[in-house]
Amino acid sequence: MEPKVISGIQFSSLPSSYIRPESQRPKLSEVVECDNVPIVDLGCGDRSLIIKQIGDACREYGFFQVTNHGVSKEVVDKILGVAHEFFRLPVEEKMKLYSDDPSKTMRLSTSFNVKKETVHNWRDYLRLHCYPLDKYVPEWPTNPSSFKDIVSSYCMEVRQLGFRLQEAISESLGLDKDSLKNVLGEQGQHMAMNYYPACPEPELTYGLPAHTDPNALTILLQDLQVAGLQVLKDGKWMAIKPQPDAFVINIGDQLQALSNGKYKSVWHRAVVNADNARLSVASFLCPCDSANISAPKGLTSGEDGAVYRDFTYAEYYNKFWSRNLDQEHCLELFKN
Ligand SMILES: O=C(O)CCC(=O)C(=O)O
Repeated sequence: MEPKVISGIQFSSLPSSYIRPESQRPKLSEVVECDNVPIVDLGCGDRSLIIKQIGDACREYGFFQVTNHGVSKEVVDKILGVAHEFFRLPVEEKMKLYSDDPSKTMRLSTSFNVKKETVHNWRDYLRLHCYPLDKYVPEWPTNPSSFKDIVSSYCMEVRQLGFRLQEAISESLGLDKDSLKNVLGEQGQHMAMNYYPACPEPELTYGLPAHTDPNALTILLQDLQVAGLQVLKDGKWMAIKPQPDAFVINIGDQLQALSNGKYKSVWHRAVVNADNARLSVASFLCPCDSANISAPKGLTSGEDGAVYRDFTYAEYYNKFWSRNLDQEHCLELFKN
């Protein structure tokens, strides 16, 4: 099969299909370093402080970092190791898993949605469905041989972290701890292992352009050595420096809808650089397809009423994947 991926291939200049028009480029010199990213210490022992910090961060930023999160360092180190190993495999080996069909539950792909987009992004990614594990693990890569064991352990630990965070987010909205989880139903879990090779002309392209996440909650593990994640705050792009032993937590579109717009599904993007490849592992908790996304009554009683119409997650997800990544916020299409 013709290689379509970019990891493991040498480029001396950026192919034209990756070059953004001038007005859409990342303007890296205008990005600000963010020194005060909210960091929540989940092990601090003061639950009301944790809930307050999470609520403030969701309202003001739409994202935060967590430390003492309960996911073991061993499993974090191992997943980063095995992900690097996977992307270092020979191109022909990786191409056996290649697909540009977003409906596949396991695939290696590149950019975002190659069949729909006009300009590509400087990223390869392995996309996996991860819940229930016994259904999906059999289709995961068998090379590296430790892949399935390591990634399964990681998925289980991250899922528990996600549930703890959803409980705290629920309480921070004044709801019962289980309120959001109950609406989201039996949640799906997906993973994107993102690999951004060093890029000959990083000013001209993205690893991933600005987007919000269509799911409920995203737990992002970043390579500690190489920065690249940026989030939009008050109209400015802020660079998020990777913190040791921390995850970045993003509020997704479904939590924005369920909070009746009180919490923000943050615009974020990944930029690339000329010197080093970068790796990130995003875990997405997704409502079950039939979940009825409808903000709880207690949150819609204000003057504005319900900001969004009710919809099922299946309806939302289909709409999201039928569009380009960097269009208007998909939730705008569901406003009352
Ligand atoms: O690589 C990153 O930092 C961002 C990844 C991301 O936004 C995604 O996978 O949706």
